[in-house]
Amino acid sequence: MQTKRKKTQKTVKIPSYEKYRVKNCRICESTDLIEYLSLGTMPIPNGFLSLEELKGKEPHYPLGVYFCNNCTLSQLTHVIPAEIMFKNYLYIPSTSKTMVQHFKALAASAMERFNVKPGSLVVDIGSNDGTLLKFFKAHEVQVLGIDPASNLAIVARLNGINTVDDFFGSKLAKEVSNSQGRAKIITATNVVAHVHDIHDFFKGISQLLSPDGVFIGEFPYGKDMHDKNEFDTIYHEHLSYFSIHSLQSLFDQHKLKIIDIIKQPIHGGSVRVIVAHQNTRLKVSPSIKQFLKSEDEAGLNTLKYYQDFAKRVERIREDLVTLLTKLKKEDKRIIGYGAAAKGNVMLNYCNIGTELLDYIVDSVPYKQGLYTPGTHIPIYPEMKLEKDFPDYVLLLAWNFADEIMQKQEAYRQKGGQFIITIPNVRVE
Ligand code: DWN
Repeated sequence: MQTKRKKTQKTVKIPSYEKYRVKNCRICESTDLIEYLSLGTMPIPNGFLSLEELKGKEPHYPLGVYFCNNCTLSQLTHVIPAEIMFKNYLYIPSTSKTMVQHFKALAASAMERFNVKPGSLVVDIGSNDGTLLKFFKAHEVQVLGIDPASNLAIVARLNGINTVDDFFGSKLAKEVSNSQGRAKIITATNVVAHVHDIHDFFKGISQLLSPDGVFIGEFPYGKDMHDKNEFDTIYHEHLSYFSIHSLQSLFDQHKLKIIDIIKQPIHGGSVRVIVAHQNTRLKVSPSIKQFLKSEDEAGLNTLKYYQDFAKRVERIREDLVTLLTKLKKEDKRIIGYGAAAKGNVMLNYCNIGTELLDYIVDSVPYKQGLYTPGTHIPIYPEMKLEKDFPDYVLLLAWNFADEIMQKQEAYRQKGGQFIITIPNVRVE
């Protein structure tokens, strides 16, 4: 007999993105996660739109960060499926001379320091268009790129770099070690912070890395990011903002250990972390103890450190919007420079659209002719700046300030001015 359905109370509609909310720390599984900054909801940062796509729907996702009270990892409050962000990827490091030089130096120093023999296997995870591996290949080693972005894997193969277009993890690690042997060097530049299942990633590293091999990971350093107010590097692609303390607890679980840490100026302050098997014969540098000490002294294991950061971020938003509004009231023309993912976070968080910026210039051909996600500002080639001569340029790609301001010396000589936002708002 049908039992009468009890009248259920009205179901509250949970916003669809709540399914992406993180409940456990990615490294230690703790549920003691405290949100210390919310940047609101916004589209994915590399989600540039064509004119046609402007008419369509544009999914917005929450952007905020947690502090893990157990292992101190700073991490996003919501994780958007990797397929949405990385299967067709528009970021290409080789468009920046700074990045190309950086990769050349990385390959040369790794080959020399770790005495890599010709024919050894070098694997780059997140190999993008193969720029880094091209430098390794010049040293007569076997190279293999791994990157989920099929559009970039095609470019890499055209550059002569053997590339697997898939996400890296323990399954792919096993397949590669069975087919090509274990790797003497595995690199991952600006990748590890993008990985949600970080344990499967390092399970794979441990499987694929040869006994005397090294993993070289580079990513924005959590302490630099917070110390220098670089809040716009918080975006949906960057799931974790590592401290050395949090990394140690991660590697320990995979019988890996850090043998050296080298500060890198790239991307607003990154770290190059060299990792080996725990039973490696390679020397351990005193740098690790220095990093751990400086983190303790700065209070990276306290919530207050992160809450103070949040207050400084809100101040940047206030100062920037006040300045731009004032300049517009004075009929000044302002444009943006560098359609960077971080720039899109800045624009969306500060709610800056075409009412304040006429357009954005950018050197990446893929992005020219498109519109920025969420704020829908048109993107033009850099030469438009020279022709148009706006009064002010809001530098969105502040991590390349030197390269860009040098390139635009003529604009500055003629009285053009740059607005810089990080670590604080100023006109140069
Ligand atoms: O982790 C990531 C970081 C490392 O790079 C990726 N998730 C995505 C990417 O972030 P991004 O988009 O903020 O990257 P960039 O390289 O900081 O963006 C710089 C932008 O500025 C590019 O679109 C190119 C442009 N640019 C330019 O127009 N003229 C750059 C230079 C150097 C220039 O001279």
